[in-house]
Order: sequence, then structure tokens, then C-alpha cells
Amino acid sequence: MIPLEDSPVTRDGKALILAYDHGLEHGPSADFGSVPETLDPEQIFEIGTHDAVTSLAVQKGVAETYYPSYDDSVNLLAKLNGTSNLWTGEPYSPQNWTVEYAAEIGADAVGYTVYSGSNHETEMYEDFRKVQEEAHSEYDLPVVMWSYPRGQGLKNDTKESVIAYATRIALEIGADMAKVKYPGSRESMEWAVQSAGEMPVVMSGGSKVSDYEFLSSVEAVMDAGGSGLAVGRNVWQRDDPEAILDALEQVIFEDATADEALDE
Ligand code: FBP
Repeated sequence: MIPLEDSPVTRDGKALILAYDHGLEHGPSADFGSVPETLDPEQIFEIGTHDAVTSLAVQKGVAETYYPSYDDSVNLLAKLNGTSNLWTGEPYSPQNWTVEYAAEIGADAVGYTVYSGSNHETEMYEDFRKVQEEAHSEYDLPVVMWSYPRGQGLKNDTKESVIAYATRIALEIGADMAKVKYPGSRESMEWAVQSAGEMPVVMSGGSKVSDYEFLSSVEAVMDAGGSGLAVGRNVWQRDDPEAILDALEQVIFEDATADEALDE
């Protein structure tokens, strides 16, 4: 495992990953319609320059086109695989760029989705193995795993036991950090964090909710021993992304409660 304390994609060992791969995963109508400016990747790179953001997770085309103007102000997390919402088969996320190419563009870390439980699990583990070994042995790049159990056999993908299994799988197959859905309570998150051993665990943001609900779940994750957050919609779908990032900075890096962060 690559220790993330000294990595540029963390601050004091904690992470706030701004995710912006939704144009591929969900499509522009689903996620950019409510705030039309979010269609423009440059707007998100601007948001990503906020001090609280430790890296920006994007796909290849967006990285190639926009990252060169931001390489001094944003850490790049190259999201190497991803699939569109138009795919209707069992979950599978193909690799869209290589570790080598991501490193050439200037990536500080790579990200990879694995759908454990899918009928394509064996292929995805094999794909992940190649990426993880190349990232570690050739480029010394940490690998953040979007660990999302899903597929025909899984009725509830945010159940406590499923999320703990998700963090454990990430540890077992060699991730340096796992990004998982929030299992609903601090206790459940604690179990997921413990299941990951020394590997850091961050919460996946999810669809937009109120400031208080969102910050409270982040507070619960931090109290549970989590290492932060990977978030998209709950930041850039807000009217004032900077204000929520100010609050997140306090909760993630300064041990503030949701109430304290909202009072500022
Ligand atoms: P959000 O904070 O907007 O949920 O983004 C996190 C993320 O993992 C994105 O990287 C990705 O596009 C999306 O969620 C995938 O969500 P799902 O697979 O559940 O549709």
C-alpha cells in the first residue's frame, strides 16, 4: 500500500476529492441540467482550486483538455475507467486510458471503479490488478478504488454488511484508499473503516441533499475514523459551491461539527 499521508492528494492524511466524471457516468441532462454552468468543465476546475479540495477526479478527455491550464493549482486524480448510463447490461466499467498516459498528463493518483458482485466481477478484478500493479511499481501512483458492490444478486448496495465488505475488498485487492457509499450511520461507517485496516476510507457524496443533512453525514464519517469525502453533485450543484467547501474544510480538516461549520 502507498501511504497517503505524504501524497499531494491528501492534506494531513485526509482527502476531499472533487468528482466530475458525471458527464460520462450519468449524462449531461441528469446532472448538469439544474445548474447549466456545470456543463463547462472549466467552471469545475475553478471550484477545484479551493484550498479544501485535495484532488479533482476526471476522465481522460476532460483531463487532456482542461488540466494543462490548472496543473499548478489542482491535483489530478485520473479516473481511468467509467461507463455510460446507456449501457444496460450487468455492471461493468471499461478502462478508458492507461496508467502510463495518465502519468504522462501529470496525474497525482489514479481512480478505478470495481463492481464486486457483478457477473463481470472476475474481469474487473483482473483489470484492476493490472492498473494497481502498474501504478505502484512503475509510477508510484496511489490507487483510489470506487468500491461499489452491485449487480443482479445485490438488492441493497448501501447495507452495513455490503459497505464493510466493499472496504475490505479494496484492502484485499490492493487499493490505497476506498471510496464507498454512506451506509447510513456513524456505527455502520465505523465497521466499514475497521474492516479496511490501515487503508483510508472516504465517503461518496451522492445526490444533492440539504446542507445540514450532507454535513452531518460527513461529520459522522469523520467521527467513525473515515478519511474524508469524494463528492460531486453536493458541491457543484449548489448555488454557492465555495460556501459548502468552506464548511467541508472545517468538518474534514478542522474537526468542526456540522452545526459549527454552518454557524460560521
Ligand atoms: P457524487 O458525489 O455526485 O455522487 O459523485 C461521486 C461519484 O462516484 C462520481 O464519481 C460518479 O460519477 C458517480 O458518483 C457514480 O454514481 P453511481 O454509479 O451511483 O451512479
